[in-house]
Amino acid sequence: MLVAGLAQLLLHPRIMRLIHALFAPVAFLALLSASCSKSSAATEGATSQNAVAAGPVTIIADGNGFTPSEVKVAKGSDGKLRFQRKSDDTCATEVVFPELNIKKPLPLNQVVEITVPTTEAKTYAFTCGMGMFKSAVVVN
Ligand SMILES: [Cu+2]
Repeated sequence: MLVAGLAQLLLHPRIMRLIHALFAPVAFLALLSASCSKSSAATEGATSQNAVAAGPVTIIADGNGFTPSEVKVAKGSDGKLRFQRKSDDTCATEVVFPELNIKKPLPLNQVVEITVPTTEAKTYAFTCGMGMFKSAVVVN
């Protein structure tokens, strides 16, 4: 009972935000180092099976963060991404693309469209407002 109560407390969005606030500096540093060594280890492995999307890509924000957490878009495509937050039980109530200076709120159950540049092969990181839920758009 005590354990269940503790787990519930930890899953509470406010607690999650607090945890994220504590970890944000660490995540930020990780983000910096990730963007310095782009297209290395981060893009290898299981994610390599993702197909290049033909149309707008939909990214779901919920308690698990962003799904899919790595999105591939074709170079020269319109670069449109559709974000949709499907849960209040998440701190991903906004999406941030640090390199593109994009920060947009994600109202519950609303589609928020974001366009990334596709003129060059590049990886753009995106996160929740606290810099957690590290995700990326890979243009190639
Ligand atoms: Cu967060």
